[in-house]
Amino acid sequence: MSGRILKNYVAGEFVDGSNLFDNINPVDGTLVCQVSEADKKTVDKAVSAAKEALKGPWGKISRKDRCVLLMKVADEIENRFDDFVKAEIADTGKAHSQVKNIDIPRGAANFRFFADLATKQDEKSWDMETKDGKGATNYIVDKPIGVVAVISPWNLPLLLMTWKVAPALAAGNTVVVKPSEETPSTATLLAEVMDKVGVPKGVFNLVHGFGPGSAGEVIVSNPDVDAVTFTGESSTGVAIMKNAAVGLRPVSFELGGKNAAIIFADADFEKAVAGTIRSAFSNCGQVCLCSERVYVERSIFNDFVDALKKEAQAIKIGRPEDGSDMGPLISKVHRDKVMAYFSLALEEGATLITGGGVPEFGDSRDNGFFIRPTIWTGLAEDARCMKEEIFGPVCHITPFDCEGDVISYANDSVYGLAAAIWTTDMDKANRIARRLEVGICWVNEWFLRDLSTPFGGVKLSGIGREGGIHSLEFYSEPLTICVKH
Ligand code: NAD
Ligand code: 6OD
Repeated sequence: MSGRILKNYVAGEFVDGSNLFDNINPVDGTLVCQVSEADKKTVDKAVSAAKEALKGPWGKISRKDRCVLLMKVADEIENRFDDFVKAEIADTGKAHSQVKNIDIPRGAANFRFFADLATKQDEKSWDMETKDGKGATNYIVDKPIGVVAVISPWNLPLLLMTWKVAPALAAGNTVVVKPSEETPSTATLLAEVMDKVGVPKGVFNLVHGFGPGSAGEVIVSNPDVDAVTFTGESSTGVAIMKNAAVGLRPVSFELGGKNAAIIFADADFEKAVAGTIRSAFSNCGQVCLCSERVYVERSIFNDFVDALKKEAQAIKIGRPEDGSDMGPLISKVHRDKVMAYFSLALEEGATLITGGGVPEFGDSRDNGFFIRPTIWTGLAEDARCMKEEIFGPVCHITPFDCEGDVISYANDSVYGLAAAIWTTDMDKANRIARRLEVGICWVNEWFLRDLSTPFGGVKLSGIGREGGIHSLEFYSEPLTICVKH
């Protein structure tokens, strides 16, 4: 694929910025393509185009017709399914089965779901009494916020970007999207889809580039951006919020996590092991919802550690097209970060149960960014490796003796995104779930998603909730009209 240059999509045209940067395949370090970085002029033009488009046909189209168009976006993602799969795999090196079954289908489903939901919204009115006896009627008109900046990460590139673009457009906004610099390809394909199905010029704009001092910071600093929706690291959220504070722009943030899995002795052992393997190692541990802290009731602790070790060692690492279960980490920089935690864990007194290093293949994969699935035990609850998000294929297993202890371990975190409880005692599951300081808690499952439900985190894991009506509420400004009779 090298030789290709991915362009920005601004005001309905594919345009160059000023610099080029490399998009590297994490499987073997080869060049996937080059990417045109949007300079300030290009980003500002994208924001102006988005602002202008609100006054054009997009601002006048009926909600129903707007949603029909978004359904066509979903259809066209499906028509180009293989292109999307290939592009996502080239950028991330993810397992083929994951991209085919999760990433790309969810990209299409996000458009279908929010188009359907927006079409079905009811309009309500409230009659009220007045002193003159004639009364008044109040009704609400949901208006778009305006120009929405969508800034997304690399771990589930199309899924997480469309999770925000789809409801923003369904609510009538225009968007300026900046995908991660690590994963620009499916966003560029989405721009082609928008172009093909006839989304009006300026409604969907795409700018490529980095965060600080580049396209990301420039978008958020542009005063014509009316709201910012962001998924990424908590520290990036802080930087974005400072810029969004100028002009008091609303933010919706989905940020980092240090999630706990809690396994009771009465759990279905096989299911709890299989579920925890998924929750610790899916997508090479690069899912914000992954369980990096696993707490196991003491009576089954040794058996659980042995079983998880056996399953972790059976994970097939390799090229996406070889039917592997796990690909590489996203980049060398990220692998260096995860490896630094591997060293730190040993300094902090961890016992290495399995993994802990880089596999050797004896072929071009040795130029990629693979790492072994890793399990530790023996760390103190206040160790840095128990507190900081690592975002790699690694978990620590701690024994616990009672409900009270495990709840306080799980909650003792600056993060509060997700948790998983494994037990056959539903009273206990419900009791504990309600006491966990998280945005979502699975019982005997992990990452099972109903798109209607609120999704987000507490503490450093986020601000606000998206999902179903919660998304439409964030992307809309309700206007109350009170009519006196
Ligand atoms: P990141 O914060 O480094 O980057 C995310 C995006 O923000 C990228 O597009 C980047 O270019 C941009 N960016 C960086 N600095 C910026 C700035 N100052 N201004 C504007 N834009 C800026 O995150 P990442 O490394 O791409 O993703 C991994 C992180 O995302 C992890 O912490 C993970 O937990 C989190 N995440 C959270 C969720 C969730 O739903 N809570 C989902 C996925 C990922
Ligand atoms: O499923 C989703 O909608 C979602 N936002 C998932 C986030 C995964 C984090 O990496």
